[in-house]
Amino acid sequence: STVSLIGAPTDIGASVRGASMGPEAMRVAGLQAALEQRGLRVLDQGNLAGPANPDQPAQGGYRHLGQVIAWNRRLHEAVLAELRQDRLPLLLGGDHCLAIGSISAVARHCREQGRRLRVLWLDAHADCNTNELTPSGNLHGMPVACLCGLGPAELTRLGGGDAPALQPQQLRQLGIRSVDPGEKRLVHELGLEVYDMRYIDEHGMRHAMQQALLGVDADTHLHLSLDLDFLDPEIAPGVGTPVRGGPSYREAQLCMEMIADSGRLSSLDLMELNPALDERNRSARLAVDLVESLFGKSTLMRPRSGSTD
Ligand code: DIR
Ligand code: MN
Ligand code: MN
Ligand code: MN
Repeated sequence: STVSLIGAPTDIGASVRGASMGPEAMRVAGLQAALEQRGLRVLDQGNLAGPANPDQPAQGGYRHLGQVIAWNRRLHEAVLAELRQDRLPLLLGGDHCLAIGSISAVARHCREQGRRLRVLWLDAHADCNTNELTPSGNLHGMPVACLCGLGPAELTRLGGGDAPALQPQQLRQLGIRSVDPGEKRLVHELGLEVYDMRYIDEHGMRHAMQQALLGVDADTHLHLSLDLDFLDPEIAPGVGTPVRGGPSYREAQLCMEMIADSGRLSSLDLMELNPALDERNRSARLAVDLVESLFGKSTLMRPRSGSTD
């Protein structure tokens, strides 16, 4: 199959600048060659263009809303175009507000094709703020709420139609360890299924991932939205909003390998890499390692099924 790289070089939804350099850093870390090594065809579609970051304060609880809308509209169209040509879109972020454009396109494609959708959201943060709950006004803290229909219409209705892009039941969040007070209430109100770090500590990554993948079948489109701050900052320092106590290298690898074993990964966001804060591009190289596992790299051959019981 064919993977299409789509670069979205912006930090428009973040407070800390620098995620705009993420796409190029992942290319420099050898993403394309790693995917080709896995036997995939890779089309690098280059970078999208969009408005610059004016670094303005929030208005009505949102920072840079107009620019965030512009970027997400373009991204929605770009991701949808790849899906319609039966390619696997791989978004190179960019900050996580771009997941609104990416996942709304995936949801639209699934609706059109009558396919089931499961979204795995790997992040230190729940990204479930609204303009009334947010402590920062940053839209990278709001994509989950927007995708579930809570937010400005220009973002909640990106794919046209009246329905939100996602039902909360289609989402599974993993690795969460930083949730704002108002956001916490909304996570519970929406009934989001969250495997936070406490859950992973108590039950292990393997069990958490088994739960998160429950019900994913041959007819399911599996989307992974990977915020690199999911990872422990000791192994991935190149992010704008690190939170200590994240998954280790081995836990993250297991997580990727279990997604690969599902055989259903059909679209991917690699978000929040901030090369300005990285050390000699090591977080980008780690992201490439994880992508190799996501696409089936394993130490030994493994039995095809029953391997996760
Ligand atoms: C915080 C940080 N919850 C906010 N969110 C981040 O500003 O809404 N998300 N960093 O990735
Ligand atoms: Mn398709
Ligand atoms: Mn995050
Ligand atoms: Mn995030």
